[in-house]
Amino acid sequence: MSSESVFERGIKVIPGGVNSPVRAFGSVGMTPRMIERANGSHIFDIDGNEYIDFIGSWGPMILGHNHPAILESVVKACEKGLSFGAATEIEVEMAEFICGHIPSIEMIRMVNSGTEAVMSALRAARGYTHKDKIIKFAGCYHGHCDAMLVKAGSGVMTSGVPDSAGVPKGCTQDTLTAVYNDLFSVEQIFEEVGDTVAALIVEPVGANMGVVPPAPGFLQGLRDICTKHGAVLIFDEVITGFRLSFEGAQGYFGVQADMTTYGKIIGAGMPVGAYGGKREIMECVSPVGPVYQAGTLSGNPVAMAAGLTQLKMLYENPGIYKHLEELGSQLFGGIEGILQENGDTYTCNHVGSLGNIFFTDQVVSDYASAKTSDTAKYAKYFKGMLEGGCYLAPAQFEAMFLSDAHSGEDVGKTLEVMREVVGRI
Ligand code: KE4
Repeated sequence: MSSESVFERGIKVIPGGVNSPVRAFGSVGMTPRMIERANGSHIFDIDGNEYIDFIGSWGPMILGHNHPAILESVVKACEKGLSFGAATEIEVEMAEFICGHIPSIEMIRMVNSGTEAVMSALRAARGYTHKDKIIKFAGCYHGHCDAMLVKAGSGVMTSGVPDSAGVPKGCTQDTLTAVYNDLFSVEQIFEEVGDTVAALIVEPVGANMGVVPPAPGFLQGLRDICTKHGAVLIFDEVITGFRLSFEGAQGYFGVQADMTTYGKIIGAGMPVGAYGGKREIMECVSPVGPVYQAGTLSGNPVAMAAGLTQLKMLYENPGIYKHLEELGSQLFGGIEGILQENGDTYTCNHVGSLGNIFFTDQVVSDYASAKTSDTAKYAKYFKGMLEGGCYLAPAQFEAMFLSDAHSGEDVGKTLEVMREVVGRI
């Protein structure tokens, strides 16, 4: 069996041969590697290749793959039963843990993905405010619920246009798009639509247009604007939550949201999402309030065991965040050094353990500047890195993820491969 032969089978029975589009390697024009197993900071494909993994399942594996304590917690939970569809103590423990350690979160509801978390948070914000409009930012991705699949608006558009087939205009007409790092574009929208905005949702660090850090004052500016206009500020921390710091982006940047969405790390690789925030907002959610939301496997005991074990380890070992910062400085600082050595003017953006190269000489601070990147060159870079034993995001507009399992040796090897690849593409 080879990745090619298995992929050939896959495309006959799964759209694109994958269960999530980015995995198809379409942006880099290659056949995806079929991964067989993973351990620590490394993954192994069915063709016998080993890679240093910079995806980590797109963020969840912050402690590395196959962490023994997480594996043990999952096995123990499985032995008691996989799912009951009934209340369990571990769900209460998970909620108590997050509410007890994230200042802005007074109540939280578990769901099964980041998409579900965002979809539910938006509904709760609309139910709480009795308003319909939502503001998002071009280049930010919040999962695939209809209201979030909106074409990036140019200038102030009073109604969003769907960015996917199958999404009726009615589902996006109340979604408006602003420009990331541009507070004026947000103020313009409020000027246009007044106080009809239920919520503004933002990735506190853009990580779905490549990595785009918030400009100084941007997040606080959003906080102030939302407070002024009575709009719910939602931080989509599906990627940044429990990664940038234990308190996520809110702790890292010192700006509190009204609601937060989570995914990835809180499930430790199991399907978990969550949305939470102010009690007065969350008490609008069924069965307490009129905002309906439900889920057969929400708070699943096995997923809770995995996620809670990971969160507790992150909380009890704050040195992990110091290690992630150090790895980030070593890797992304090393990349910047290579680019300078080569006389390349490409851009490398990073925040903590998140970062990536853009093949453009522009400063990348929003979606428009991110899109100036040469994606054909990125494809060559990706291929060279993969052949060199480094598994990066198979698309320019994604991120590299470091974990506590990565070593200085992993980073050193990666920089060696990068120096050779960037020097010849
Ligand atoms: P999921 O539904 O994929 O669990 O989460 C959606 C989501 C929500 N918010 C943010 C900020 C996200 O980054 C995501 C999903 N992230 C992508 C990576 N860019 C998941 C990878 C994929 O789609 O396969």
